[in-house]
Amino acid sequence: MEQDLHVRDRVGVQDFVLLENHTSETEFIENLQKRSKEELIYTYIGSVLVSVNPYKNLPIYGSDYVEKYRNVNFYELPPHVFALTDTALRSLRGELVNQCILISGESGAGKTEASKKVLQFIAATTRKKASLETVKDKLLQSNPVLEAFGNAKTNRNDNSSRFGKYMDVEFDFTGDPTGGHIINYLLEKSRVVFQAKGERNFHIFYQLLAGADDALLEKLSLKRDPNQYVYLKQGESSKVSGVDDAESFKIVRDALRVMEIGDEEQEALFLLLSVIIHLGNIEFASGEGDRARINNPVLVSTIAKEVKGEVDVEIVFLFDKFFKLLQCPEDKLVKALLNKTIEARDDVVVSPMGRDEAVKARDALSKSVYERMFTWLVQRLNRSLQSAVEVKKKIVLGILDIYGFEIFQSNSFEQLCINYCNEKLQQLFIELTLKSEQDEYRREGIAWEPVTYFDNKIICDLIEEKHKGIISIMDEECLVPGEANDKTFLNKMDKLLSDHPHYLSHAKGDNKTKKTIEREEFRLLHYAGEVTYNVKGFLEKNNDLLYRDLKDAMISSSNPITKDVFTSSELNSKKRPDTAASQFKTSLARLVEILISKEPSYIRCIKPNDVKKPGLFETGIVTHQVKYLGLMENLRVRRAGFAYRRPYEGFLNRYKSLCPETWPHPKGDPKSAVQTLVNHLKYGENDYCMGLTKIFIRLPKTLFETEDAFQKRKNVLASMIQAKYKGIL
Ligand code: AD9
Ligand code: MG
Repeated sequence: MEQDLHVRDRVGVQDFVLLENHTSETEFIENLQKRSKEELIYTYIGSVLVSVNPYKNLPIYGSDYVEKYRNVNFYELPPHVFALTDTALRSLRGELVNQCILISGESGAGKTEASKKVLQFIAATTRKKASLETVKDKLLQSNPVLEAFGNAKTNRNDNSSRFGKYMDVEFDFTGDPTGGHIINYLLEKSRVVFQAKGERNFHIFYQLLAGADDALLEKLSLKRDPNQYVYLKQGESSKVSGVDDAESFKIVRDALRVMEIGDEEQEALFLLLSVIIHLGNIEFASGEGDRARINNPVLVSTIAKEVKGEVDVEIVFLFDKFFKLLQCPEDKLVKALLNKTIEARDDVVVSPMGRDEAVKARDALSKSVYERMFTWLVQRLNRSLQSAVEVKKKIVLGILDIYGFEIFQSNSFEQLCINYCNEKLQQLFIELTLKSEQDEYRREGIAWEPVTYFDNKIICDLIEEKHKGIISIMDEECLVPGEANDKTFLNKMDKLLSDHPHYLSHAKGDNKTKKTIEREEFRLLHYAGEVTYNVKGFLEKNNDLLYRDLKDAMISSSNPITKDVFTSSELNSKKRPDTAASQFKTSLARLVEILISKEPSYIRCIKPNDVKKPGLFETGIVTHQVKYLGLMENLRVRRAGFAYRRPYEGFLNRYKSLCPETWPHPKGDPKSAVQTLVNHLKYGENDYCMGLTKIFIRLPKTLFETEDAFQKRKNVLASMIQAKYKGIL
């Protein structure tokens, strides 16, 4: 592998700051392409790691690579996610500074895979000790569990994360991992009841049907074929090529066990999954006086039944197994599926729902059960990841793997949230890369010239600003009882935001026909591109309402998980809960606080094509991502002052053989020895700058020449040593 690494090392440049023409986007892309062709998927921009998805497994993550990269200086080996992780770990251990690794890029670019490599490296390079193995095992095994319940096949990615994840790996002061903590962000729960063509529901549903043994399926009253179930078949794509759902189910069950979720609790989880699957198959029809009635002949009989004297429920499930699954009184649930109770002042009114309303209420229940189950799962994982021993001072390394920027054919509330989240992270990236660069120059006492860059704060404000932003307008509309709908929300935005440079209204009319187009859409000019959102369902998703009758029914269920996640306190609470978008906004603000308090490292993932094909590098697609990820600006910032910097010790150790006064034993302190060395190398006055602890080199050419001289010198030294040995032999 030694030789392999050296040969591979020479394809293109491994750090973009070494490009001859650093302002040329063409050269930038060519370098990426050249390296991708040789399966060199990683390249640096200074300390930022750029990663191009190879869409195939490469032999670069084995234990040989772990060993190679462990405790080796960042620049001494070809770029790798292991090198970045190693640097973060060394800073964590050596200086006891909290770290975070921020992984960004659009959907399918390789963020989740990168986060797994980070974790793998941590597990592999920390001490091998029996007590630590359990911790490491749990850290690793939390992944398959969360992916099963939180990932799904989308048209962009066969294993797309449909929730955001921030995971802290906790260490004690000796650098041993002691536990972890996961925070989850907004699960795309609408997927539980609807999937676009070509997409699937969350993996776990298909894994359960494919992998459960006959006895379990029988117990859950489920058939093996997902196409029997409305919630699982809408995308018409229940198989994912190259994925064995049955095998994955085994892996998930094993992982659940590692996370201390035993067979009994697993069964409770599967029971809830089956309840959701069955709920999806309940059909409603319009009955007498437009009241909804349950329409499945197989599921129900038409025996009239009086329920608690309040409402006639004509239909009763024959499918009593369903209620057994839910462990909830059947009359209560049937009643709640068809009626809603509204508390108006001191009065309580029970009114029957129409067909469409009943469908929505049923779907709201399914989504809510799934979402709460997911949150429960994360809490359980956290309980299991909690340090067994009280650690006095915890140091953490956080890994952020969140859903990437999305532009679909049809974009809804969920895409707005996802893209908003990406805007926030982009903002953080801009602020921190610029800030840390500035800080470093200041710290080292070096003058700095600022670089202009696109600040996407304007887009973040457009979405989140108090009283004026999209979220505020949407929340206000949600508060207007009865009057407001998606259309009024759209009109209001068109009215209030149409002057904003990043809001494009469809109501402006068609330039050619001069007609106002009636479309339920608006467009946002995101940092990553223009996205058209359809407002249909926005208010409902933001309101995220679950009728109290359904909550009440769930509270009476004796399933151990529903007992945990539906509590009567929420029925008694008079306070209106925050809307979904507002909750998300708050959680993102908290996330930014968490991240900003740590020393960041960045992985910027790029997707080379839209068809998931290895070896295909589509320049147009890559150029677009390079643009919006701000990589050229990143490079400019990095190069504006000094392209290269290195601590005096490191520089000296590598190049001391180039000067007789520093070889083999440099005299004096490292700074003055480096001064002697660069004088000898005839660096021009403007070529470099001596900081407090580092040498800063303005142009890569200077470093190139030094490096070339070093390579020659190394060869000379090697042949001298060889000749000497030959002479001896
Ligand atoms: V999303 O925003 O969650 O939809 P990600 O997370 O950016 O997206 P993911 O890591 O899931 O993308 O990568 C998508 C697919 O690309 C993976 O399932 C792999 O098949 C493939 N991939 C990504 N990175 C690598 C890699 N380093 N080596 C091999 C990779 N395959
Ligand atoms: Mg992902």
